[in-house]
Amino acid sequence: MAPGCVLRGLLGGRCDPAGLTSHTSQEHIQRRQEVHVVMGNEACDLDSAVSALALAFFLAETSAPPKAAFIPVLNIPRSDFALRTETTFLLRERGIPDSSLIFRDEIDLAGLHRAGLLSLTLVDHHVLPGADAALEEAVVDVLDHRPLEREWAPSCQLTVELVGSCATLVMERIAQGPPGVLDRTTAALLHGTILLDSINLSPAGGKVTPRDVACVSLLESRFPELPDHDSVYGALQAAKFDVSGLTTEQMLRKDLKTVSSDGHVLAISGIYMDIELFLRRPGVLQDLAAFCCSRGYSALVAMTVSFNERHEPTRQLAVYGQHEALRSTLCRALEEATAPALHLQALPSPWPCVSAYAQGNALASRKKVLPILRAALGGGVGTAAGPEEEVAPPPTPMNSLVEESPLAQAVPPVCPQAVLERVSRMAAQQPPPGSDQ
Ligand SMILES: [Mn+2]
Repeated sequence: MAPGCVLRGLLGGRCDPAGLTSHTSQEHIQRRQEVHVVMGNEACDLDSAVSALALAFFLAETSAPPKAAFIPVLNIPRSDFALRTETTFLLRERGIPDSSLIFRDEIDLAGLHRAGLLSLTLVDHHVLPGADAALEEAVVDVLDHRPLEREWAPSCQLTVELVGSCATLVMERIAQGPPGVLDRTTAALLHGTILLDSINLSPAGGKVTPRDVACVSLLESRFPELPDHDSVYGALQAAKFDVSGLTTEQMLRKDLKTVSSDGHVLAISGIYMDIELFLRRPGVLQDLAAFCCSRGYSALVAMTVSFNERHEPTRQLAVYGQHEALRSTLCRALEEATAPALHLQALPSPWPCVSAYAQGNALASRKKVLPILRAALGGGVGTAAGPEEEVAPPPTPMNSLVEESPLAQAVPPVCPQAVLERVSRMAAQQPPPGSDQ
């Protein structure tokens, strides 16, 4: 199997079916052929996903033989992919099926490394979480757009530049390579990512640099059929907050924090839809109960925010809990809060175990509301209270510097052979057993 073909298949390009079956994955193992993984950060925002896909594609197309198998890895479990709505939107729009992607819970990087077969290129981050410390030895190349926080061995190639998007650095790398490698699909992915990260190249957004602008211009000159900036940016921005395709469980998980105290764990979920519509979703009560029960939450606070044309926020919140006493305690704390006052007005709730409110003080973000809830749970303000925890997966950040990978305890027993077999199946366009595509 020619590894380049895997990625051509992946990115919907010029795949040569005859080339796919000429080698087998077993030969990779027998020849102890290198597996070169290109991986983004564990928030797996659009920049991380596209940078990994595009750079792996470029490396597969341009490296001299004997070629490694170049594998872009999305650094989240497959089950979390649906939550990354801007990424699922852009990849699907460009015809890349989910089944062709490889997620972090589908490849045993530590096992490949122990077998001496792993090379690792990091994109859109350069500090591995503690659980991945052993993989540092395998890092051969870093492309990142945040300030360098640690040293790497001189043998490691470093491209660390403070541009708006890591995709800009990937595009620059591609532009320096042989001509004709970039295909339409990869170009569209890079174009959309740079536009989203640079706030549509708007200087007022404070993210864009001349190099981001230059890459977008270069892409548009080579692919004049690329859609215009405003429509690309608008569609991606909308997709980021479009939860319409998510289940209630996924909505609750998309932007989740917890506070704990006195044996209670309280979930606070950011919800990107009107609270009254949310509370009328089919099965919402069973879903809330199952979510809290399976994760050990005593109660759940759903907070919504939406913005009008003048970018002014409107906020609502709802308190769900099976235990009447706890729910009343939380509601009273929110209603009577003074630092800051939330100015809550009760909204009709279809369920007795849910209290819903419009939040008159729209400037009080979740960050302000969390301490009120923590104090209500634990009694004292800032004392005897558990830490506020970010629950995996983190909300789509511009830059992820999450301390610990959510996958720290959850690397499945996938051996290198299984990964390579999977890649060769992908290349041969055969869905793996149990695939949902
Ligand atoms: Mn980034």
